[in-house]
Amino acid sequence: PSAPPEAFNACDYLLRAASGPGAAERIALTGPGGDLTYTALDELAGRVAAGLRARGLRPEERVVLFMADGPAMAAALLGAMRLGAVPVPVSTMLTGAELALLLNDARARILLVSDRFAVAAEGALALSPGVRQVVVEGGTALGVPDGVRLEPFEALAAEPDEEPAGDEYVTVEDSSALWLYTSGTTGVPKGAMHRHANIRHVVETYGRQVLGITPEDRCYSVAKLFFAYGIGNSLFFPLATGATAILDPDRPTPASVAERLREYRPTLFFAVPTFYAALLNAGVPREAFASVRLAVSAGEPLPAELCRRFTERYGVEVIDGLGSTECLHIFLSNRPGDVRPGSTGTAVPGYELRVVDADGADVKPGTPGSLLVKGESIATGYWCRTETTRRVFQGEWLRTGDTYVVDDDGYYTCLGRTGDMLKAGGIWVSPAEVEGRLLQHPAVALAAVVGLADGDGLDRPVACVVLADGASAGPAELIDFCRAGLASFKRPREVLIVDALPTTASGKLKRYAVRDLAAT
Ligand code: 3SK
Repeated sequence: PSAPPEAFNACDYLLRAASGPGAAERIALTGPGGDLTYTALDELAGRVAAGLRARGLRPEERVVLFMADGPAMAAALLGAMRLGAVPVPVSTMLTGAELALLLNDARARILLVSDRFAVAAEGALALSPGVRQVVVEGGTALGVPDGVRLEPFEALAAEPDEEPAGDEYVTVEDSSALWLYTSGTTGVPKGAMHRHANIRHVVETYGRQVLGITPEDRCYSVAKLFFAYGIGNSLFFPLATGATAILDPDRPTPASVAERLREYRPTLFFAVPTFYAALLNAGVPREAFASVRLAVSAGEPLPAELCRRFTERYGVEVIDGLGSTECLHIFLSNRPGDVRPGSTGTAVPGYELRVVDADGADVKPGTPGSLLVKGESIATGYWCRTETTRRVFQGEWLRTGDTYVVDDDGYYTCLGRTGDMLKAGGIWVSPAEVEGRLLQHPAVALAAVVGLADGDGLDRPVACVVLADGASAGPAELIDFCRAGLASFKRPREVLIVDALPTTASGKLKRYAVRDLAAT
């Protein structure tokens, strides 16, 4: 008989620094929610684990976290994992009905919520009869249905950190550690299920080998802990390496982020392309980024022009990467010192990539195709979504849903989401390429290109453009600018100047909403 799998727990792995030298002084978390040393965070996670256990949370069972970034959220994530239960951090931008959908899908019986999200939580609870206990952080001003127990976070965290003798649950690499819901930019939310080992994989690959993170680093992420991108940036990478995470409970704006940068002096900065554009557009001064050694962009391809403009303005290199909720973090990336603006770089060590045609055959460099990825951090599937799981997770390979082209040197360039590619005059056009050209115009702050059917039902590229503050340019000028820099068939046939582009909670462009905007 084969040996039983070895014990492995992601919380213990992430908090190893708590048993190392200087743990009682080394700051694990900082930010408006206060400082927590590694020792204090370890103890808090232990007490939260005990508190959840005492409230009936069983290993493997889900607990939903609808919380602002801060020490309580971090301890809830870690404590649930330590117990062998499964934390499910969800977007704090959800409405009550949207949150209820996830609570019911995950069969959660316990909800942890920050009081600032009380309104949506109350709406959700009315639609979630399975939830029996609510723990609220930051106050108890929250109405719960009859029969539902309501407690402050402090009560949960007051439990002594003792494991009941004989009732220990030992997690292994394959145990479920974390669920992250994703709906892509359109569809129904699906819970991607991650193992304890997946967390170690993203740290040991992207975290250590691409970011080169060390205990001296201080990480600040505009993407919050409830995103795959944010939880890696603000929890997994800093904690596993003994570095410091700066947790910001507030919704980020260029002004608030500039303030945090000045106050907490991060060395690593993480954001999405729309936020980089917003920082530039808001005129955040160069000195705000004085402490930053490296900036990271993910969530969507970073247009070459934006990458150049940011580095020029702030003197900080930006490495663009491609990650996904299903892969837990970034698997394709530029490298510090080797940034090719407009390209997503090369495979992260620990991952393999393929670009395939519609029959699943590998295409040659220079030929566009669908990007597949293989690596140890890929989710085991979507909870209770067998059909979609089978379509997306194909054996060891994950279909990313992106169309990419790789060059002879192994550098990958995104052409767009597979369903977003459009044909103009019968030839494929990459929206990313046209958007990249528009962004080279000094008056353009943001651009989105979609295909709209003309009177004959044929696609024609239409651009929605947000102008930089105080700048002016008309549609004809922008179309001519594209014609001058691109093959003529790729030029937008129409340009609409708009005030803002519709984005998802994570700052990704909602292309279906851009299509609606362009069609009106
Ligand atoms: O949202 C993304 O594209 C992403 C980027 C980096 C890491 C994780 C994710 C989900």
